[in-house]
Amino acid sequence: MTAAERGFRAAFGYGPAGVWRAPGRINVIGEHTDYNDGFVLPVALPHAVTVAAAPRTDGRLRFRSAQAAEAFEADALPRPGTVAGWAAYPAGALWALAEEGRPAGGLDLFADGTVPTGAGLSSSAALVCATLLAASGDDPPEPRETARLARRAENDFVGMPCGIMDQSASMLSREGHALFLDTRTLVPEHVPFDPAARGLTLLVVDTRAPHRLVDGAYAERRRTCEEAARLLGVAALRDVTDLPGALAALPDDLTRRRVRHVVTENARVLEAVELLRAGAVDALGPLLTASHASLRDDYEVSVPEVDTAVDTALDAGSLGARITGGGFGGCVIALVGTDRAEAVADAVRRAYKERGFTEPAFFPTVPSAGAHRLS
Ligand code: GAF
Repeated sequence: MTAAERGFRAAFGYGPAGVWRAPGRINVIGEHTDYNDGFVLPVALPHAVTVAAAPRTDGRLRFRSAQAAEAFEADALPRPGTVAGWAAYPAGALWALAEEGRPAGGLDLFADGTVPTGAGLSSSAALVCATLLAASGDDPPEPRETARLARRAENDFVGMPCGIMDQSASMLSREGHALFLDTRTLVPEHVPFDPAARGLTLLVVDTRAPHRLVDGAYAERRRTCEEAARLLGVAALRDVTDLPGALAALPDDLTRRRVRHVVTENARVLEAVELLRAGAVDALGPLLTASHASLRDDYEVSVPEVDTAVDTALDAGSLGARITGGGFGGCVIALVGTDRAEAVADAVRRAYKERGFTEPAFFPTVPSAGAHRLS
């Protein structure tokens, strides 16, 4: 029996109708491209949110979590913006279903997660995806549709103007593969990605840096991109084909740097996919590091803890390293020879200590499966 099922039984005094699991993600490359109709290359983590749930006929909602002290109860589906804290995510999932004519009715739900929260590893997207599956029971929407509903819950119920990468990664990923997604067409390609087979480790460094300004700054980046696309007369920055021409046409340095990041990042994703298709995982490093420099200097979403982790990981022999996810804190990934992984972690730990930063956490990760029903 899963811990989620045990938690459900303890909380509600009866057994759930089923148990569903949806993973968190890291993004290999393709950052801040998804809301520009661009390319992303995430992989699902082995860490996931597991949800045990049972439908109710009276419309009531009762949510509990193994990780959060606050329980949530409501007699009916709440309105957008009225639920605070973790419960906004499962409530948003039910709201999105109802908005689209798939009313889920009431639900008893117990969530139990292993995705570190607040670390930029998409624990919230995982919770929304798991809830959507749980609330849909035997008739779940197809995975891409579930990802779209999950994004809608975050955009329109929670109020986070995210793109569709995290929800797609949680729903569509396959073990041993990275998910190459064109966020305009939403056609996925599962590209084999097995660092271990090449003697490599994908090391995740949770910098534990406090998120700063995250929501406002993210929305502001997004607005700048949309305004730049409007000025350039394209539907989205993904459509910029002549970067020097576009830069010359833009009115200010800040907008030029934001656009340069998005356009060059899309190109880096396509190069990375070519390398993976050719099985050249070990050649990925310079693209990761170039992505980081672009996110640090042009997109300005890094923080000192993140830069320290990247620089130290590179100095200690990583093939490449970069911030992963939305930024302003969160996690770094480093591609490193497995025999060097421990030394890289030690070096980062030492560098943090010297600078007085909170001690970081480390875990090697492997590309894992997308969301599914456990029982
Ligand atoms: C966050 C968002 F939720 C994603 O949609 C994506 O934009 C990412 O930041 C940056 O690549 O995770």
